[in-house]
Amino acid sequence: MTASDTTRQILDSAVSRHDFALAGIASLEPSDYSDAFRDWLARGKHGEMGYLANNLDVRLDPANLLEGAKSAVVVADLYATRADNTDEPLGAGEGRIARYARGRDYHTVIKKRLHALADGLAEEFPEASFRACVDTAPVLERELAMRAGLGWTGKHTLTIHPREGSYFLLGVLFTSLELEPNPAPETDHCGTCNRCIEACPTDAITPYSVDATRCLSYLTIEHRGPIEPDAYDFAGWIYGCDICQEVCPHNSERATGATVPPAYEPRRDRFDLLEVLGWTEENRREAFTTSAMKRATLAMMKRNALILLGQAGIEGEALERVRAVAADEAEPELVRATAREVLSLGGG
Ligand code: B12
Ligand code: SF4
Ligand code: SF4
Repeated sequence: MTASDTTRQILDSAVSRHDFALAGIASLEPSDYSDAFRDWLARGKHGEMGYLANNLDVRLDPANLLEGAKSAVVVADLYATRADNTDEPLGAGEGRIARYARGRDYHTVIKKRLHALADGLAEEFPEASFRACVDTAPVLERELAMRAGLGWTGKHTLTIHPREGSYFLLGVLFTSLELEPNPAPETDHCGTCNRCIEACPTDAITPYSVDATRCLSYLTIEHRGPIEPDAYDFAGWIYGCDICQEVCPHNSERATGATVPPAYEPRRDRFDLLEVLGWTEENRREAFTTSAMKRATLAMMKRNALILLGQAGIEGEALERVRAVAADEAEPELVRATAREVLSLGGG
């Protein structure tokens, strides 16, 4: 079998047998953006995500991830379609969840099928080696996706497929098999558009770069410490943020015929903020079960809820509840301090 036959067989199997929406092959060459990545780190745009500065020899040269690696099979699962680009408006006292986190945990959903793909290939090519990654290895997944022809890197830094938009998650299978790489990366269709940059509520985006320390996705999910309640406009988001994707013309509402795997069926798209404020650890676990919402601790969720309550203007029952939290010695200091700050800003 030629490299070209094997490639076609793998890509067919990824799509028709393992149900990935997109699949392509990337060659393993050093990153074209090493200087930009190092500069991003040097400016501290990774914040507390110190792991991004580790293993640069692999991150910036993916061939080093697996001994003898020759190619990467890059796959994608849609977690929402373009028809899902408009949400029901938020009610008073509600906080929105980013689309990728509304269904089951994508790490598990993608990895299981990537392993199944690898197992099938290992039977056919017993000499070959494989390694599957979904966020879990020091890899610039979006650059590989771009090389594999899955889309271009938008100014908001996410990969956009020309027909399906950007609501998809990536997985990569590294292999020692010599496959036929996609001939050329998808071309950039951002043009003169700047909608994501203008719409970002925290001014986190400059073209092709996101300052993670300002991004709501980082602030609500990754940042464990205090956040001044009036420092950033949370724009109603309690877990992650989709604004730069919602405004992108390549996600504009349109039926493309694509469907989302049942695993990503949204379990919920919002939380009631006062409910979150009353959560126990048990309640948080129950609300997060099987979802990708694992990274935010109970104290972080309460911090986020308090900031959103403060930004909406607290009164009535909410004001009483925030006062009670500020006085509750059983609450962690992060939560009590946020409650105190929210009260001082709201004149409570
Ligand atoms: C750390 C991280 C974050 C951080 C930092 C985000 C960021 N923009 O870097 C935070 C917590 C903020 C975050 C947020 C989100 N994330 Co995230 N995240 C990651 C992770 C683990 C690493 C990304 C990374 O290395 N960042 C560092 C930056 C510098 O890397 P980079 O942007 O890829 O850098 C390249 C380009 O900037 C390029 N470059 C520089 N200049 C130029 C110029 C041009 C013209 C071009 C083309 C390229 C270019 O050079 C760099 C090196 O290749 C990846 C998984 C992975 N291992 O890749 C998921 C990942 C990127 N995240 C993902 C998602 C879904 C999100 C959110 C949408 C979640 C949400 N709804 O809240 C948001 C989107 C925010 C945004 N606009 O980026 C998906 C993206 C899928 C897609 N379609 O692109 C990924 C790939 C996870 C996955 N397995 O699917 N994320
Ligand atoms: S996810 Fe939200 S906060 Fe982060 S860059 Fe996009 S619009 Fe800005
Ligand atoms: S909103 Fe405009 S600039 Fe931003 S990623 Fe989409 S097309 Fe590109």
